[in-house]
Amino acid sequence: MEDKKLILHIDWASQPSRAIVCFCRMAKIPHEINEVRVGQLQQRDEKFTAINPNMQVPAITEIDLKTGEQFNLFESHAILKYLAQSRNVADNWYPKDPIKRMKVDIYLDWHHQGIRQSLGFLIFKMLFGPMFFGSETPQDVLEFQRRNQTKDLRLIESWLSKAKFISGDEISIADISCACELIQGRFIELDLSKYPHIEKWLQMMIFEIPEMHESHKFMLKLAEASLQKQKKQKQKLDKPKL
Ligand SMILES: N[C@@H](CCC(=O)N[C@@H](CS)C(=O)NCC(=O)O)C(=O)O
Repeated sequence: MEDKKLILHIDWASQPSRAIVCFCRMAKIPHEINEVRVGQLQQRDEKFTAINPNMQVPAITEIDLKTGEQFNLFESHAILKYLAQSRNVADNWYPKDPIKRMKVDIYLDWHHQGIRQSLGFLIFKMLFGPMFFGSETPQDVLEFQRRNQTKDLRLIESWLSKAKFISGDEISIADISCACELIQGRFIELDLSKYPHIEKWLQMMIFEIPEMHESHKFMLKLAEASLQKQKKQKQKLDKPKL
């Protein structure tokens, strides 16, 4: 693959973006990073929509250095699978054995309508919606997603209570995708104390794997700053008016 150049188009605050950076770092896949700032709406620039017409990060560009030919790919799980299959990476990431692979695929397919939908929705509606668009979400809609989130966390907890990782005894791209999503819960102080297997696994995934930790430093700082800001705003609102 030395004859190919790989560019990752990402935003460090984006869960699926971090997943592909983490995978490239852990599987030692050479790459360059091109930051596309979602907060500045750079995903809508013509330059980027030529790469991903769906106007979302992450996306990748692969350039053949001999012929100059290039292709673009979007959707984080399609990217993870493509990279795992086109590079000489260890089998655990996306196993060739059909049964082991099927277990990874179950997680990857479930993820978008599962934890990404429930937790991602709550974070967006509780935090980024009001912050960027001044929009409020009715309490019953939030409550509905909270119930979905509980159901989704219980499912992940049940997987992790049976094996060390999401899809079995070895780490795979499913663990990377799931951990990058769950750690985003820091923005809303997601309480995982009822899910001891998730808590332990997430701590290990994000803080004990150097490539994962390095790729999350920016997001963790951002989440901490955002929480402090929310607390100050709440204190201001709660302060009795004299
Ligand atoms: N299913 C997509 C989700 C990508 C996604 O939701 N990206 C967000 C950032 S986390 C984005 O670019 N949002 C900008 C927008 O929708 O305008 C994937 O897994 O790659």
